[in-house]
Amino acid sequence: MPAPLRADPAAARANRRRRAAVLALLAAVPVPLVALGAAAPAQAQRRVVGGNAASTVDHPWIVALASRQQFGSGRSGQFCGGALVSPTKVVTAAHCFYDEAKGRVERPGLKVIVGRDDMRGTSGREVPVQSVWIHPDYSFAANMDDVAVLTLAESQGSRPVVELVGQGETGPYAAGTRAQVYGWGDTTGRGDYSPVLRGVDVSVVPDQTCAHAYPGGQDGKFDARGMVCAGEDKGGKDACQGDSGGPLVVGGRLVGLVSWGTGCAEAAHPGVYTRVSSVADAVRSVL
Ligand code: 4AZ
Repeated sequence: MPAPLRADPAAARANRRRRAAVLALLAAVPVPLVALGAAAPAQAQRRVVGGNAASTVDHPWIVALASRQQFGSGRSGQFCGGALVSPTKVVTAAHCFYDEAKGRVERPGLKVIVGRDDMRGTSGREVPVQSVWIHPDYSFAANMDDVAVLTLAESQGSRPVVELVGQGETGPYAAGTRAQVYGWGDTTGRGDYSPVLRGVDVSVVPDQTCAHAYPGGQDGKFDARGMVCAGEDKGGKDACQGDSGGPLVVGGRLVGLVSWGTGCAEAAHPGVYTRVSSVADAVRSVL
């Protein structure tokens, strides 16, 4: 369990990296915005995702994680993304179930929303979740093995699922490959959560480049054993808070899960994703 914030430098660093994620969650509930302003990142962040509207009609396996009880109903309670990988299983990020201050947290009334592009609406279905599996080696402090599998209480029948890249199968997403990331997250880095699903094209970043971007210390540490980065050299396109757990896809296969990063869409700070080819066997063992 991570130490209380600011009690140790590692926790403080994790806090800096994910500070806005906490804001994301706060912003979704009726909290005075002035209170948020006090804690908001000082640096201006560029328009995220720099992406476009996307649809669950085209990508029926993209799902939202939601808790109306915790985050209010304005956006259906959406707080993370995920991907349907079998009729009853959703892959997402473990950190969607963690809190800077409390460590592992409950998400009362947790639902997986399928077939809803606009979180202000009621299309599709809100499916109850039977259980949440967190990777046994997940580290909140190191952001390692940031993967969870949700078991749905109701089968999604013939709804199309997305295929995981294989364990150790890195070929399909070699550095420079174009990938797509999707989510309902922040579009500016200032807590502007998108009501509608968005997607953006990013480029897989060489491990060495990402190791330079995140050497440890304030910006966090990239570890290629369990992470892969994607973005643009100039910035401008990225995942952001609220997109966490959402899919990074290459050629229609799931290669990454939105995990962490410094800011959003900043030059020289690509988005960091859970490397699915490192956790595929562990995930498959619970499917
Ligand atoms: C987050 O806090 C988060 N720009 C997600 C993605 C990125 C940074 C932070 C990548 O959930």
